[in-house]
Amino acid sequence: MVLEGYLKFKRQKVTWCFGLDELKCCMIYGSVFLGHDTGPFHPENPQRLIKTIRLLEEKGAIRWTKVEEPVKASLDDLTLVHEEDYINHVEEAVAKGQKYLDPDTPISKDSFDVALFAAGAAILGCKKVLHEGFDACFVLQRPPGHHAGRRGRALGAPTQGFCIFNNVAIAAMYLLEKCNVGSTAIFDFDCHHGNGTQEIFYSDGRVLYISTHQDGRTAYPGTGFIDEVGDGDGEGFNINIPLPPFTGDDVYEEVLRSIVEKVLAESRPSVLLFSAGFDAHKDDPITSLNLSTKSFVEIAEMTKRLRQSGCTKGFIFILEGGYGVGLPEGVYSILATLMGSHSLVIDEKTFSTSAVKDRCVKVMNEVSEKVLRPYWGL
Ligand code: Q9C
Ligand code: ZN
Repeated sequence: MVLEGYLKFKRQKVTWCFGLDELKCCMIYGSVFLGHDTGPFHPENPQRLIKTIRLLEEKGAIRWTKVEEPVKASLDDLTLVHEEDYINHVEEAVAKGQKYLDPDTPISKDSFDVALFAAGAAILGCKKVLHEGFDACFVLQRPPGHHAGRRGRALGAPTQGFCIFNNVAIAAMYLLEKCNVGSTAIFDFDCHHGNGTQEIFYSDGRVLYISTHQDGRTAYPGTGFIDEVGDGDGEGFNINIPLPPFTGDDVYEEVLRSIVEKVLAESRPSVLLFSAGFDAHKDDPITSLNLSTKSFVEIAEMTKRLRQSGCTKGFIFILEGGYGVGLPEGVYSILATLMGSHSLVIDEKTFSTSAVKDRCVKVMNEVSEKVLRPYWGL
């Protein structure tokens, strides 16, 4: 497999010609991301990235993917999304040696800078895809971002859930405001609802936000229900798909095909961003969905179909959560699938019990009735 990938890369590099269903991918990663120190017992820790890089190296993926170092976001980049008061508040908290931004979100002496690198990495990922001929970029950064709203906590959540700046939102705004990209979409497959991202774009019709997540009645941050459809110009552009605990690959695949892919194909965003969280994996220590790496492969397959149908030019995966083996294995599954390798799946497909399936069917029907039919004619 490794050899095949390597040879494929060589062939592609020489002829500058790619298989229709193979995407030219790069990654953004730097050891600077290890400098955000969350202490010895926090699930969101530097080991997450170390383990991910190690697996990618073992599998040879690093050899056939160009990896680039991140750069810092500027104050201008951050204020595309965040209020200056909030940015200053974070900078001061770090400068004062404060240990926590909130009870979920520890900080250390370099956290402000590292968070700037994380936002900058997301922007750099966009540049790679827009200007350097890559079809897709995987941004392997931390801290995560999707729970951070304009001024910190979002939609009444008690904390920022490990997040400092909303990297994916900053990337989307950068594309819209600085790169003349007309429309973007964000598909958020982290197990938690991206309350920050929803809040930021709730009345913005230029950014379609689609999130699959564990139902807010059973998971942090307690938001992300179906009837939160957006308002004003953004009405119909916020699509929540809350799933019950123990949802498996069988149902998730159906959700991807019958909702996520359909809407994306209909909306034809020029660029598709992913809030790529891997905590919906069955072995994640802090959540209760039951996906295997098969679902992450499905997401990558969907991406390749969207690319082939020509509706979307570029794809940027921006890391969010993922606190167990789902993270390294999920990142690898996605990269390898995008780049055209087969027979790489590690897990057995998971199935939902009939009780869980029934509840999922209800959710899919309700999304159809309340969002797809009224706003998308689907
Ligand atoms: N202290 C992300 O996956 N859990 N954030 C709170 C009560 C917060 C997860 C539990 C989970 C945040 C990016
Ligand atoms: Zn999460």
